[in-house]
Amino acid sequence: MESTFVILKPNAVQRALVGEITSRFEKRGLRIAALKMVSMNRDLALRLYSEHEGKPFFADLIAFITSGPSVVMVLEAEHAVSIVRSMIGSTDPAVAPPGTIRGDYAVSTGHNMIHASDSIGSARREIEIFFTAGELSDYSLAVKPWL
Ligand code: 3AN
Repeated sequence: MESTFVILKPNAVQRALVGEITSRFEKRGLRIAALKMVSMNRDLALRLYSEHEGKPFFADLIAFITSGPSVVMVLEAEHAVSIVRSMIGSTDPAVAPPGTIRGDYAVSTGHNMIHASDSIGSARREIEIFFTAGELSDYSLAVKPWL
């Protein structure tokens, strides 16, 4: 099983889309290993987005992600990273096809609703920022959507 890390950003919470988006992942067959709401402070946001430091949109990115509560989660499945990346769509919602989360719910790159890890290594790093090992639940789904 592969793990990936997802953030439903503050506008997803404000627009009451947490359930709807989370439901897409459940229906696809991803297992929720951890999920919680977090109001990121600046330090946490800087750790998450350190690779973007110095880019022109960096200040707006940090301001937005710290503007209110987000929902963070760990999802598991075989090939979870690539499955979830394909479900969220391109960074720029203008080119994210309908049917993807950004293609269905977002219009702006800066407020593109959702983050998902782009590699197994990123997932490991991001999960460690937000969750302790004890917060990750290991269990089997009663329904096996992949069968
Ligand atoms: P993704 O989230 O699709 O992996 P990244 O890692 O390149 O995209 O960017 C991280 C976040 O930074 C994006 N989710 C988006 O909110 C913001 N971002 C990226 N590029 C831009 C841009 N050109 N203008 C404004 N915000 C951007």
